[in-house]
Amino acid sequence: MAFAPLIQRYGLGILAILSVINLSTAAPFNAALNVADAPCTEPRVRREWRSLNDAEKGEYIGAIKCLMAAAPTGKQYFEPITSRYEDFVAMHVNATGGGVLNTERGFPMGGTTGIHGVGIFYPWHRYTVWQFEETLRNECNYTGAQPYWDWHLDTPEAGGSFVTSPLFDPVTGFGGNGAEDEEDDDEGSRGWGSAFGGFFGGGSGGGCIQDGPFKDIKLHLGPMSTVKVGNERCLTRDFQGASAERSATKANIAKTLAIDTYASFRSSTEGSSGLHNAGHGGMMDVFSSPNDPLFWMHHTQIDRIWAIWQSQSESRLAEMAGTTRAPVTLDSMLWMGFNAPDQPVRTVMDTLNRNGEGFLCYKYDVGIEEFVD
Ligand SMILES: *[C@@H]1O[C@H](CO)[C@@H](O)[C@H](O)[C@H]1NC(C)=O
Ligand SMILES: *[C@@H]1O[C@H](CO)[C@@H](O)[C@H](O)[C@H]1NC(C)=O
Ligand SMILES: [Cu+2]
Repeated sequence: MAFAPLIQRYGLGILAILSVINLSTAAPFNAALNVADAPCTEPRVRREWRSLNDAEKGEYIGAIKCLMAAAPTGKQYFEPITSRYEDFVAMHVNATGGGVLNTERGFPMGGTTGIHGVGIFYPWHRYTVWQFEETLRNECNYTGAQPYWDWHLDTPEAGGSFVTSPLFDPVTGFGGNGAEDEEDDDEGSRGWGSAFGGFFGGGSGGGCIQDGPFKDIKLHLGPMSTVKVGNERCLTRDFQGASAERSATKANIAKTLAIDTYASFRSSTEGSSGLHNAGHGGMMDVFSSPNDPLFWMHHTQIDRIWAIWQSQSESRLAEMAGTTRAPVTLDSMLWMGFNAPDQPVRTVMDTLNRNGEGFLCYKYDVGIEEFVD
């Protein structure tokens, strides 16, 4: 999108924000206003986690820890937030609940007003991952692109397995499963901080994670939609490897990529055996899932699947369907609340911003050839 239409759309406020950016690189909004008149010429290349060397992996994890140690910007809206990292968790909780907060009960499940199970699922998460990537770079000196987790590589047919994924390496990765928790099997929806699995219970873990760089972090938002002071707890995981391996087969991914409309592509990938759940190793805490840094690795792969689906026909760069508060069109707004400027869906349709209407500038290292012969 060119500069002039942005001003028309947002009024002069955007000029005020832009002038603040010139003065201060610390402004949290600077990233999203990376609005290019010129199309993207040097896209960042997002690579699969295992193709990063150990120094690059360390740099990424270090940048996340930097965000976890940095001061929050959203505390005046959501009191439990304790870090810049948790700004993103709170934004996701708020958006999942459609912005309707009840401080005692938390948010209602957003239904048609939230960001899951609705047409806006893909563009909202694409914009959010971009914001996160930009924030790592702008506020934590991260120099790489956001990596992704290709869970297909962790299936037996690809020579791997979910539980032995290098993503879970305690030294070069994100650490592994939560401690085994027997209660978890009959208690059902514990949701107590578990971002990966555990929503329905019955996974192989369920307790606090035991190793890796995030072993000692404390969560403050959630569980589920609760947003109140006093919910401090550990990060738990509850792997459900078999169900992840079943969803992430080449045949299943190829079948998904062959769907011919955005509407069915979206509902299929978000459905109960769809790819969105594959990486979560079962279900997860749908509201506060970004509490686990694996969220970003998984959602970048989900974004990649959308980008690959789009790559099959140019018209898909403008294909949107479904609902949120109303039918979703290219002009529907992506609500980011305190954490980033709202943007219309059309600005995030093309990761390479080829028609100049957006601001994204990245691509994935491996495309459809991985799944379709
Ligand atoms: C980023 O790099 C700049 C310049 O070297 C430095 O002043 C700043 O402290 C670094 N920021 C973080 C969060 O490490
Ligand atoms: C919460 O979400 C709503 C709707 O998405 C948004 O309008 C509002 O600004 C958000 N609140 C904050 C504090 O970010
Ligand atoms: Cu989400």
